[in-house]
Amino acid sequence: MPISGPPEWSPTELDRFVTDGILIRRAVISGPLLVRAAALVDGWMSTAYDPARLNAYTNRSFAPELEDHPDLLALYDGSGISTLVHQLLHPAKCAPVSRAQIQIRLPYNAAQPVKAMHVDGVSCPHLDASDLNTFTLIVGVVLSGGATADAGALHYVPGGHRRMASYFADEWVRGQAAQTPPDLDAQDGTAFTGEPGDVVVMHHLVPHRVGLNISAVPRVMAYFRVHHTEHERLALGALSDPWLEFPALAAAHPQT
Ligand SMILES: O=C(O)CCC(=O)C(=O)O
Repeated sequence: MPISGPPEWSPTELDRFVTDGILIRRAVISGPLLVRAAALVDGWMSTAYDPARLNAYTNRSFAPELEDHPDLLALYDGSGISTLVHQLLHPAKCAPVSRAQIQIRLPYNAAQPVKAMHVDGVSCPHLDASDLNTFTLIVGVVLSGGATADAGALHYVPGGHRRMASYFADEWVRGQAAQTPPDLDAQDGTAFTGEPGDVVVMHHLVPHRVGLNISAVPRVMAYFRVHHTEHERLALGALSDPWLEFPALAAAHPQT
């Protein structure tokens, strides 16, 4: 039986994705799908969270033991989001998503490192500088908190994928430590504020950062990294050609 889910992206939204590199859909996930996933992460925080591992959780994922839990993967596969993602890559195919990343910004926790402006998987502080660990796009689902910009929101630079593509083409050297150029580092970015069940879809090249959470509640996000089925072959080229992995969007917007 087909999963009934959110309506497909409109032509206006597709144009916005090409321009901004980001799309937001409100209240996509609700009911048991959302409740089960949020309760799973809450339960992990109460029983398994180890404060000594805060840096590792922040760099990689909170609740790493749950990365392939069906209640987390259902946020992507059982909500219709995967269908929306396939529409963006069409007619290319996405590899199955087999792990969730949980990112929590703890309230008033000065020990939690902030994340400066970066794109994922390139010159990562926790990887060897020459390792590429990129993907095609990322989907974020708000599980709790995140209603205001200073509550540990993801901040992104709309349209920053175009600047990153020129940076990767002309300035970047594989193996260097810097992840983003100074003109992007200097930006605050736009806060993705949301309610539980809201979803953000972000092109891999959109630079983003995460700040402190000075609200009273943890901000909990589940992220899913989506790879074009041939991402390994395309990864290097996709750094300087943002639409290499999105054939229909590239054809509809030849000058981008
Ligand atoms: O905490 C977030 O919302 C995003 C974290 C992030 O930027 C990352 O894990 O690369």
